[in-house]
Amino acid sequence: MKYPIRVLATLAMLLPLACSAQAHDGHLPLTDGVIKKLDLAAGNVTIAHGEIVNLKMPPMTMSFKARDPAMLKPWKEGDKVRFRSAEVKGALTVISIDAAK
Ligand SMILES: [Cu+2]
Repeated sequence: MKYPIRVLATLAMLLPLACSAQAHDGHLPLTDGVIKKLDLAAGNVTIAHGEIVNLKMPPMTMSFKARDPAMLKPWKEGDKVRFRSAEVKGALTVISIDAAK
């Protein structure tokens, strides 16, 4: 069976969307942010963040849950970071944090 080129082109465009929907850690987009507050005991971090594409969220300052509270240890208030975030069991969660370059 032959598919019209238009159908093939549409499928090719949808493929990356299907991949990002799986939300593997490495595929989550990086968001720039500044750490405003750390609460290691509660495992929460407040970040002034840029647009979060995968959460359809505009820039704002808000609190996230850390996927692992230990990942908050290296950071201090005022640090510029790039992070990945996702909704995990209904909670907006920071998946990974790296230093901003
Ligand atoms: Cu936000």
